[in-house]
Amino acid sequence: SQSYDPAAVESAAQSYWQEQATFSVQEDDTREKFYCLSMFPYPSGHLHMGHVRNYTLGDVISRFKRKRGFNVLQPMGWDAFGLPAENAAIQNKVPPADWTYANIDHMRQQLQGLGLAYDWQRELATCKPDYYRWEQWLFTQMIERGLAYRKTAVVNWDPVDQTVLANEQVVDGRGWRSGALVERREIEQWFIRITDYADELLDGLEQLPGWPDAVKTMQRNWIGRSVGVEVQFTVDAAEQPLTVFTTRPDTLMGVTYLAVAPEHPLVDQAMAQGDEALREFVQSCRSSTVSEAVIEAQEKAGHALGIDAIHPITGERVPVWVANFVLMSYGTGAVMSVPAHDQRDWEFARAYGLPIKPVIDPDHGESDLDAGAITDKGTLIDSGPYTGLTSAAAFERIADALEKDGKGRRRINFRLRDWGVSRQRYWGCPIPVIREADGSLTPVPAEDLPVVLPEDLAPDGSGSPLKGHAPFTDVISPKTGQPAQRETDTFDTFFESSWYYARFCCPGLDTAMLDERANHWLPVDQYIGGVEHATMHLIYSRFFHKVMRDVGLVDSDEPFKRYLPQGMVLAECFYRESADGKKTYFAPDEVEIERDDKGRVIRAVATADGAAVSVGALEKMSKSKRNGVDPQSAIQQAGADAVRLFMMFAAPPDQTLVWSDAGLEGASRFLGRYWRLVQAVVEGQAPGQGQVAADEARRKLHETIGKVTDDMDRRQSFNTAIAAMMELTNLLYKVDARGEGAAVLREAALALTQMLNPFAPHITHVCWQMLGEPTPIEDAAWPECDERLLVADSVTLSVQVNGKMRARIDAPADADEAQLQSIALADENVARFVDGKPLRRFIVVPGKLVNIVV
Ligand code: ANZ
Repeated sequence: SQSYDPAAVESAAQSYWQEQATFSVQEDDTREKFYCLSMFPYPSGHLHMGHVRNYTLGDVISRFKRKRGFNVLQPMGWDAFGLPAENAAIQNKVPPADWTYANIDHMRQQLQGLGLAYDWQRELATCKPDYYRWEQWLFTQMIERGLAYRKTAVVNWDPVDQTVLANEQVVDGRGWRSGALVERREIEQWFIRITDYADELLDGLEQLPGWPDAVKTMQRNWIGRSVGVEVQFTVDAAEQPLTVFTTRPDTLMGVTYLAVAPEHPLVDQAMAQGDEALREFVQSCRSSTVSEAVIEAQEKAGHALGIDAIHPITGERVPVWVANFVLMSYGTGAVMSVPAHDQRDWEFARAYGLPIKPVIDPDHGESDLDAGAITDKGTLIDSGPYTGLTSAAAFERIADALEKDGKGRRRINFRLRDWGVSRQRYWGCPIPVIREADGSLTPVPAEDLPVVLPEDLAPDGSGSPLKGHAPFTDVISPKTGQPAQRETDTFDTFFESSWYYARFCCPGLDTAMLDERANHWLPVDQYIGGVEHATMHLIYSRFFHKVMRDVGLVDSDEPFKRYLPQGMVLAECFYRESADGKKTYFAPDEVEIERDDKGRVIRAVATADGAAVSVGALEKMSKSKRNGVDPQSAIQQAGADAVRLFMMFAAPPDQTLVWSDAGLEGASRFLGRYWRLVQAVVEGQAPGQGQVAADEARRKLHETIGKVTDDMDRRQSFNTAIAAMMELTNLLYKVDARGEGAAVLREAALALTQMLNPFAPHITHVCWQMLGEPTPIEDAAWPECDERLLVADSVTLSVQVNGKMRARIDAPADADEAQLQSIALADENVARFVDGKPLRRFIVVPGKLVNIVV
């Protein structure tokens, strides 16, 4: 018989799939569709283990669904625009396009080497004009619908390289190449009015039971809907009242000062009075960072403006301050401060000696104002006409009163901001707009699209090479017939990834963005990818889908019916610490490791110098920790099937997975065992010793089919499905192959091969042929579980005496309590611990446990 040679088996199966185009699909109204999508990769050059895990998960689900009779679409493509290509271009002096296309070719081969069941005829790369043309078109539709507009926004400016920097190019406040201190600059950019869809994006989450709650919560927080009131305070010194946004109008009677953002217009007015300390404070705020996370973390600081405002209900005067924790970009850029009931206000009031006036008696929680603010809601105290009301009632009464007097109005605010999409970068999709001689902007008409990005330019780090590249920038305006200039900014690359899932449905279409085929396949039935995309990518895609719906391109409301975020891949890391605490990391192949039988490291030394290295924690595989394992070398070592099987066996999909060479070897050994079992069945030889009877083996087989089917379908619990198949394989090695046993073994080998196929598609493809089946395994149906075989006539139960496990007993499946009691007490060990004492309690957990208390 043949021995298992993964390389030979895998290349045979892969050539077959390629030649037969096995996984190419068409719309088919006679079968239910299933669209399974894994997040497409950025073509960085090499697949990493995170990709392998992501794509194996998608492939297992796809292949399983196909066997269950679905018409399965599983496409793959490339998120091909972005900064790394430009950085590589600057370093290696090659155009980003060459680098990108070479990487795509290499990574496509790597994906094919994993045996992923993709419909390669639908492959797309977002840097190709036939793709980005349509997002340019959709953008012009957004301009027409008032969904895209111009606004100034702050960017990071490198004064030496004379270029705008992306946030990730700013390292400790300095340009990554020049080392110059980065400045803030305001420039005009394009914004997308995603906030128009804020309510729908929020409410739509209710219709997504197939999304993890944690992800929906992240989206809810990102969108951040707050119901509150805008309150107007008149200000002596200003014509306009000062408007604040509050979610707690019930605390209005406890306001002791107001605070405005450093960028607020009232601050400019106050500075004109010439207070030098105020000017300095405001300058320092305005020049520092723009990130909200940083603003929230910094120590609260502020300065009095020397301006008073009038309380809208009491008519009392309250001072106005400028404070570094108030954001100009949220609400009205001004807050009413209630230090008794808001922690930030409390800290600020403590720091600057401002009064703290409690107005809420809380229902729960601490009420020690010396320790901090009392933030719980409760009953109003010391609040004039509102005293005695609950917070909820006071909210309404105070809002009504303010609205009646024209001093306020109810309002809903969102944390979600409009989406700034302009990037001052070369390797991206050109924004299809022309600047006329008079400065006005003209969207490029549909018939002139795409605006093609020249692919042969070489960025040198000093800004986009599109700027001043006359063949690109100099155009004749389609509107005026006069010379005009093309916009040189490109889109945020989240633009491309926001609609690729839809374009996969319509390969080859060159007359529209999408056609009816999109409605056949959408929404995606199962989306799989890293949880780091839980907010931005998954919100932008949901937004794009709704815009495409409103433009008439799709008729569904949501793009992704189910979403499975896969866990990270971790590995041990090895390092040496120098005297100053700096760690130098070693790659696993630079270290010699000795382990005990539990896999723990006993000794680790660097191969280079034989001296000891320390074993660090399990960390996400990364370049900086040097603990990445290259998928290619793992495939060479054990085969793609073993790599896939290990990844699916080692952890549930949403949990972290710890890479282990021993685990990979284990998967490989199991595949060898499975291979030999099939060989034995093909050759009509009994594989083992024959202690297991044919009918017992058949029952175990059908139990396993039932369990694996349920694990894969409903529970998406792939590791337990694999464990069940391993158990079955062990049992099959003991089946008596004479007589009925031979038939059972063949039935089992076929079913096992089918069930293992989604995980290890190559070896099972070849084994299926060896078993002589006429239909290719990819088209053969999933095995059916014969329920009649499952009725076990006896069950095994654990017996506890006073909470301690004392025995396992076999009892008839339909035994009643009295019967169970006599069987349990007849057990020698149970009898010993009961020791003749009277039973105080006797509890039965059917099918599992008997609990005796004496
Ligand atoms: C008075 C008050 C009393 C507040 C109290 C809270 C508790 P969310 O839920 O995030 O919408 N706020 C309003 N605009 C702000 C801005 N531009 N920068 C910083 N803080 C701002 O939070 C709304 C609350 O955050 C508002 O309600 C306001 O403080 C503050 F016991 O008003 B509150």
